[in-house]
Amino acid sequence: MPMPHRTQQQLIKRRLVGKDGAERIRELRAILADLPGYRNGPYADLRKWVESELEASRTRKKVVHRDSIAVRREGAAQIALVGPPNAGKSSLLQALSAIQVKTGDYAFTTTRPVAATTRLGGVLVQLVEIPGLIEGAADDRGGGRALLGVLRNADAILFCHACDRPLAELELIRDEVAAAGIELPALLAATKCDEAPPPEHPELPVVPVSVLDDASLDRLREELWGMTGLVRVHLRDGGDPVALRPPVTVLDVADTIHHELRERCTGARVWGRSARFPGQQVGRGYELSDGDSVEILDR
Ligand SMILES: Nc1nc2c(ncn2[C@@H]2O[C@H](COP(=O)(O)OP(=O)(O)OP(=O)(O)O)[C@@H](O)[C@H]2O)c(=O)[nH]1
Ligand SMILES: [Mg+2]
Repeated sequence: MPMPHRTQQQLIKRRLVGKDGAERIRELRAILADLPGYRNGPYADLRKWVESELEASRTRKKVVHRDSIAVRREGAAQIALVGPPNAGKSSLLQALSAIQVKTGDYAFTTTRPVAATTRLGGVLVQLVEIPGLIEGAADDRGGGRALLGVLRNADAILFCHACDRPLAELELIRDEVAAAGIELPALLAATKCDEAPPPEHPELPVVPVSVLDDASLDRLREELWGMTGLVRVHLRDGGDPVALRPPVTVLDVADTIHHELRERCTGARVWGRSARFPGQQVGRGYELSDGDSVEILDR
């Protein structure tokens, strides 16, 4: 004879006290397994209650997860800032965008990915600081797996490393990224270059940068744009330039302005690197270069 169901419900609630997330779900599953399997009556109600708690805990867990880690993509490309603690990632993010973030002269100031958009040559691009990647991250140390998951979705990586720190600190993190199987175009920002000379790197192009030096930030923007691999085409009648994956033809540009324009487009006039002379007239299939300006011709 099972014990009275009221007592049983109290016991169940006691078993759940202080249990959250995965732990609560595990406990609820164990409780379900212990319950007598009657189809009707108070025990069936009890079972239903436990099942609804289980469902609610699962949903809560998902929500918490989404809040803390996922980054909504914005702009034409997403570039992740990755580096040792205190390397100056947040400071760079702030210097390159309009965002206000906490920076500090200590490790792990940033605890979640922080995103900000910036304009690179007129095109909106998203920068994301990936915080706190440490040795062992690929084995989930420091919650590393979720952070590496965010990184995996990026289009390129800006490794950040302070000029006054040994390169070995950066290499530990690059090893984790490699261990996670993440291979993306990458650059090395040698940060705080007002404090020490920039290091050389055997594999990565190095861009010395200081948040105190605007010219260094402009050079970094140019390198970042190059790393996206996108082609930027300006429109002669104004507006934001369009950014597309190469190869980019006149038809592709017409299509991003309006699908109908694609149908009507007969060609374009082109100014810029790809043109033999300013205003050269070209056909619909003509391939454009980064920085070109076009005037679409239509019927
Ligand atoms: N001299 C100098 N100091 C800098 C520069 N950039 C950042 N710093 C300083 O370096 C420290 C760390 O900067 P943060 O931007 O918080 O570094 P972070 O990489 O985001 O650090 P965590 O989020 O803790 O991993 C702060 O004290 C900054 O003021 C720079 O270009 N020059
Ligand atoms: Mg930070």
